[in-house]
Amino acid sequence: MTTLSPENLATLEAQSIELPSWAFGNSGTRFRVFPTAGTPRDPFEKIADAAQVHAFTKLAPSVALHIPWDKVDDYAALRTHAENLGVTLGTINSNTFQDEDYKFGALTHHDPAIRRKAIDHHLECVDVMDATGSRDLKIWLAEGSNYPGQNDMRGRQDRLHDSLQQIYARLSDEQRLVLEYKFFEPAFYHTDVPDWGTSYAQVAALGDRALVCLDTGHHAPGTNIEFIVMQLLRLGKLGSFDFNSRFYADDDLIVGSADPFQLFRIITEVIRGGGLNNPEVAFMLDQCHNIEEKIPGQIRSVLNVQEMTARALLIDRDALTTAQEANDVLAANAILMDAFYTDVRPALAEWRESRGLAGDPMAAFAASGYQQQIAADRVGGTQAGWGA
Ligand code: LRH
Ligand code: MN
Repeated sequence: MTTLSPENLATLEAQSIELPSWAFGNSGTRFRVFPTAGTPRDPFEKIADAAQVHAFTKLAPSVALHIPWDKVDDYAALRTHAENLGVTLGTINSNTFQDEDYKFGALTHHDPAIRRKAIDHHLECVDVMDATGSRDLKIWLAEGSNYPGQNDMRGRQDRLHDSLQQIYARLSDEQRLVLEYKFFEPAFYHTDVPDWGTSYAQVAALGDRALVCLDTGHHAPGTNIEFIVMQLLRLGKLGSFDFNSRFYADDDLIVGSADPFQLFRIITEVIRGGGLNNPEVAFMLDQCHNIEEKIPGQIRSVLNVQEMTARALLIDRDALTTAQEANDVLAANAILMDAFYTDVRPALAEWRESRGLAGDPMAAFAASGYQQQIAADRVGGTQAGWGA
């Protein structure tokens, strides 16, 4: 059995992955959103489910919220509820992709009144951050166009800059904003923040507490995502990850499920660039469990990130550098592949047990009866989803 060094185990023990509240609600596609027995009806129940993931893995100590999906009257009460369950409230996600007024844009809109409304929504999100103690405001914009000629793309970039400046000015010295890019959808011709370069250009113009959010499902097929990770870390502008995986588009599937080797390569560059367990680089999941059970889906997800991190930590860095500098192509590649092909699961299971956790958190959660309990308890009301 492969053994993991005390140093690597200490690194793994420090790893934390933030969970998205919306992964615990119903989600789907334009074809169907399937309800599930026991699905939370409010942010309190979402957080209770998220706390189960942390209880069984000790990997997920915080939960990201999405506004207005997680709007409550008393954020201090929500914060206390989370802390009583052993987790904290994390990244606050804005939402300018479901309001009628934002049909043709929000922070980029040419109508000052609509832009004002969109900016005010973000200022409201910062008010929420003040109440929840959150550090990060995450901005993903659905804005763009479907047909050439529909928009003045240059004007929209200039207005976006002005809008972001007003939002950035509202942040405290402890708070940050991360701007998430996505190459298409819901817009199909141009997207106003389509790639890392545009996000970088916009955040670099704001200041040190404005950074890029990299969602692993937001790149054109075939993109070398780990190269982008390397470059953003090199530039000191990688603020956070939205981890998930995909076969085709923004499928938001379980991280590492579609392409475990890609996840391994991404984490390898995170380690190389000093981004692992670095408070400046937040790890978050951004997934939708359309057909699979949601809490086990999140447990599986954080375990996948942990496993690929453990494998990447096994890379013999000195040998790799020697082979690279000798242009020994096959040796260099073999060193990376050896680590990737090393099965760390038995060692991780043993390590979990040494920390009082179940060696197999998936089996332990299934045996806990929690899923059956919430299915029995959560009757009536409206199951949470992507609706406000
Ligand atoms: C957009 C996105 C963004 C979230 C949403 C739930 O595709 O990745 O991060 O706001 O999913
Ligand atoms: Mn995302």
